[in-house]
Amino acid sequence: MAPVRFILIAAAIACIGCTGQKGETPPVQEPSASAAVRQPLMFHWSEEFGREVVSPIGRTLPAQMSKPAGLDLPELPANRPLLFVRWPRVPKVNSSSWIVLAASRAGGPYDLLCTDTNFDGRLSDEMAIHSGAITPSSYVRYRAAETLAVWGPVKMAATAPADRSSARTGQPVSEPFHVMFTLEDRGPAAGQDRYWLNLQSCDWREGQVKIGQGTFVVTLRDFDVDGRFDDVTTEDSIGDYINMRPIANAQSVEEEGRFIGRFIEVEHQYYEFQVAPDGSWVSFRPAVRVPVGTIHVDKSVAGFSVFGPSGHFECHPVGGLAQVPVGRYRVRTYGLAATGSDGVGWTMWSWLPPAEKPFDVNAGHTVQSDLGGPLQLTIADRVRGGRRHHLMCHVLSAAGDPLVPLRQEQPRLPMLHIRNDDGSYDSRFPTSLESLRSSYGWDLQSIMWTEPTDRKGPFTATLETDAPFEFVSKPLVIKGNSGS
Ligand SMILES: [Ca+2]
Ligand SMILES: [Ca+2]
Repeated sequence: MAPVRFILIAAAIACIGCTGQKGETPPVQEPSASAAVRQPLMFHWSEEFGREVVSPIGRTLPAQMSKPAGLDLPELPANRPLLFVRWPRVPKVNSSSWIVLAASRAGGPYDLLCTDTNFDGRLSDEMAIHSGAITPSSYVRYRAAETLAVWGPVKMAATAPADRSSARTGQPVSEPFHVMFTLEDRGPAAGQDRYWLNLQSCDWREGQVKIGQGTFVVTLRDFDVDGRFDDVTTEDSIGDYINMRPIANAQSVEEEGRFIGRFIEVEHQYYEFQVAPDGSWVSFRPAVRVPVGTIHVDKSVAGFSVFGPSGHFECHPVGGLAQVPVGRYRVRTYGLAATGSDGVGWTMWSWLPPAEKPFDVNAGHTVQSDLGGPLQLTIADRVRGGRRHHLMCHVLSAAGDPLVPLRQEQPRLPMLHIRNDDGSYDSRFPTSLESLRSSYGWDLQSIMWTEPTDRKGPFTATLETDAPFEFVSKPLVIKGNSGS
């Protein structure tokens, strides 16, 4: 799946440099004479693992080995220590439940999964589900994961419909929902963070919807895997997604989609958006007099997106300024752009930037963002004391978000340059990309380096790039054990 993600990101990068046709503020239309029309969407689910109706990132939850107090388990084999994963906000009115993983044979992998499929609050009534596939991780090149065990789609259905009421509206969620569970083993070196369980919804709602003068194929995705399609968020892994494709273009490559919110911008117009908790209908009403505030970013920021309860907006700042409806937001993506002395453009892209915290945009006010530079070129050594070194190379924003500098004509990633003081050792190593754990972003692959035994330390490692951004370089000095 990783290459697909990269294509999405690359497409997004290609977009940054575009001169946006969008203005900062969509024009305001007169209110529609009619009330918001509820337009139906049909329920679908798929057994095809990984079908990407919209980006099914899902939720990735850590596993623990200590048994939660009071948890009543069915009989499970004790071939390995049981793993326990807390699943927050399952549909039963914002409660949590536990998922338990076990191994069916001594020395074997975790291949049994037990979850509260009927939402009665108990695991003791559940049958352990055997994994359909345990494969060497396709993420091996990108992550430290050793194996992936996959279960599902697992049908989750309350025995009593009232158990699955929406916490906010009290309306019942009528459909069962289906979840794919994937266990990731990041290996012994990850310590307590070794096992993670990813949950992905296999369900979606889809239909033809009239928005303004256009007709769109609208797809809703239960991104946070709780059986509802109406969640808004400023967090990475909570909230639901909508994808809208013009009917004439419905078979085209699907774009990433966006988080739902109170407002959705379609063709330069804000619409007030409503959705049934079970996703069975949506409505779009032209919004009037939407109060907006301004986000100020560094001039190197070519584009960024923010999401929150007010909506998910792509911003194309003009003079460093972009307007969005008032509300609480978090930055989803941003891109920096600059042109080199040879006239070729470069971009830097950050996806789910971890250093960016939620912030408020207030009516008529400007909020200052710290996206962008000056950027840091850093190297850290994970291994100390031996000759083999695990060198972690990072290009970071001033605030600490991982970035990848890409030359538009051809990707030209930074080089790791290692040399010693007397000049008898001088080598450069190309970096490559790896996807970031537990997010959708990319970072530079770490480099394994072994000290040459016949060269004298110390060695100085420097990350080098010809990307035309302002950088602060932080070299790493490796004292060196050669000859000792
Ligand atoms: Ca149960
Ligand atoms: Ca949801």
